[in-house]
Amino acid sequence: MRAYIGLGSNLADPVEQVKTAISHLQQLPDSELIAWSSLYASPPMGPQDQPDYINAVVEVKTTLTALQLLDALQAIEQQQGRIRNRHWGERTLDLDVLLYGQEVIDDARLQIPHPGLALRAFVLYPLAEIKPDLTVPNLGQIQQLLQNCPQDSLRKLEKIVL
Ligand code: ROI
Repeated sequence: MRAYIGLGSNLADPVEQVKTAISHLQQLPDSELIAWSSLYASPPMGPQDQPDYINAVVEVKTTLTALQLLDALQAIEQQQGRIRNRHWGERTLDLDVLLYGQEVIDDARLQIPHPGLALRAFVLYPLAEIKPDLTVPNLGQIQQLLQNCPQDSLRKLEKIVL
């Protein structure tokens, strides 16, 4: 299955957090890292009294189930010392399963496609960078989603070298 994972950080050297997380994602069991986007910087969605975020999206080919993948991502978050206090507040590392093939999943622990996908430039633009012809289940063509989601203050930074 092809899965797309969103990464975000705004604490404890966010660029390093995201780079480290991508190298951890290279080590996922039963999986292969296929593609990764550039890093992007954006102001926080949510409370404004927190630092800007660094975001990226990666594509993995995996035989893990969606819930096994979620467990593996949560283990990486914990390994990188995830702290999260308030709702929509700052965090050292957030890893989200955005898409899992063309599956629609509505589980207590996991909703796929990720519910915020279509409204979040910091997810859509890096996703479109690595998969410009993507069709998102329930939502349609990614190019159409981009047209309805202004890039605003999203800034494209460097592409990581692994
Ligand atoms: N805002 C930005 N810009 N990037 C994120 O990754 C992000 N993640 C979140 C909330 C708090 C919604 N805001 C964000 O979880």
